[in-house]
Amino acid sequence: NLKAVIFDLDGVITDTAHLHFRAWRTVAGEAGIDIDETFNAGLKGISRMESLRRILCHGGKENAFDNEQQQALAQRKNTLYVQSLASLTRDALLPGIRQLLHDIRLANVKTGLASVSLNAPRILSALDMGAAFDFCADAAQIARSKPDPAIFLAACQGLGVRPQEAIGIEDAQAGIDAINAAGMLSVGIGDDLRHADLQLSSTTELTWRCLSGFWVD
Ligand code: B16
Ligand code: MG
Repeated sequence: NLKAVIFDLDGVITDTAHLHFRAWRTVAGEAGIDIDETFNAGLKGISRMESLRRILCHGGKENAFDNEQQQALAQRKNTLYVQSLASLTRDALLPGIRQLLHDIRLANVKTGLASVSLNAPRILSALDMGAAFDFCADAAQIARSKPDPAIFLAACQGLGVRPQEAIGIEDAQAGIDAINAAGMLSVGIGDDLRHADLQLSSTTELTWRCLSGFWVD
């Protein structure tokens, strides 16, 4: 039986990728590195420090900054990013999500969140979704970033369900790989994703009817 649906945050519940991009572009620029939207797409679902490592590598500067300087760059990016979150309101919820969460609850299926963003609680409250999920995995407790399944397994554990009883929804390749590695059924949102058990082009198609029809006991 399907017992839980576990959501990624960024790219599934709301889309803050452009805000991450603007903040990273500024910080990368200050470090003499140029990044574009295409490069940024590869940072989806990747943790803050791992994103920084990839940006430094991209610019051929992986050895130019010591640990302390890297922490400062990441901190600077986060300050800019958090400032930009002031523009986030409940209107930033992606289409269909509010209805979907409502319908899942009516069906007595649990809902969970598996975001690697340390800003997830802040984002949820800006969206007025602070109480929308039965359990939110704490990114601060997770050592390994997606595609490691750790964050999805933590969400399953917090909800008291087995991975085989849960669906995971993701917009990033690293996230789909994490869901599959956890042994859950994967739903991909967007194009260019590989190995998703079900692939949808946007959250508009993501309905309870679609999810429950996809689940085979
Ligand atoms: P923070 P998700 C991820 O969120 C974003 O997709 C990724 O771009 C970001 O670097 C990561 O969170 C960490 O975010 O700097 O706020 O801790 O997709 O897992 O909801
Ligand atoms: Mg995401």
